[in-house]
Amino acid sequence: MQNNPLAQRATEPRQELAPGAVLLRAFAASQDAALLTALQEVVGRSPLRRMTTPGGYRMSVAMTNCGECGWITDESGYHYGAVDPSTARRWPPMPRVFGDLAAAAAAAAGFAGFAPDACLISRYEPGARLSLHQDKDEIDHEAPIVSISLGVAAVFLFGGQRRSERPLRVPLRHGDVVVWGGPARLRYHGVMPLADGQHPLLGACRVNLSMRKAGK
Ligand code: MD3
Ligand code: FE
Repeated sequence: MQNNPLAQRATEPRQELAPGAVLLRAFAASQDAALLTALQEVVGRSPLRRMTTPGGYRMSVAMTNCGECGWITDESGYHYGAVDPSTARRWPPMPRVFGDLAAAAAAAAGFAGFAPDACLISRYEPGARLSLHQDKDEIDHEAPIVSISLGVAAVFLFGGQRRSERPLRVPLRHGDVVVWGGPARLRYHGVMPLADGQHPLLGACRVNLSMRKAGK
């Protein structure tokens, strides 16, 4: 195993997946308890829910948001809004530990001064998946997106600028952080169906926190 360059690459602390896409292995692992405590507070106020796409499909991934604005999909389309439609109140504030960790990861990847105003929280149960898509509902495509993976590992699909390009498969494990910026920002991406598994802190699920600058 130690002589296998691929096995070694899977655990290297800092890996450039493509220009602008930097994987920081286990960058968030030491903060996992604080992240999960803050997460419980957020989902206590704005619960996870499976949203509907404009095409009428119910997503297999359950989502909620925190911060100034949150990503919403319903029968009429996708957008960022300040109010949670399921509570009719503003999204909960972004916990400091989320924003601080995202800013530190962005800086480590070469994006100084990242100040996210939105965090999309996604919960994957076994079989839940995200088909290939682009994230382009944010106003500012210059800012990166910082994603933190927690719980059961998933296979992330990192595609190209066009849907037809065959995606790279990247395992994302508990505590891994990826900074998606620059030329990687508008690449297609998705998540393979979550396999059955158990994580000591999260049980049979995976949670992804993705911090964005969605508004002005
Ligand atoms: C890659 N979530 O919620 S992290 C999403 O792992 C989403 O749960 C995935 O894609 C997940 O939209 C991936 C976030 C992410 C965001 C933007 C990207 C990955 C990206 C832009 C380009 C490439
Ligand atoms: Fe996405």
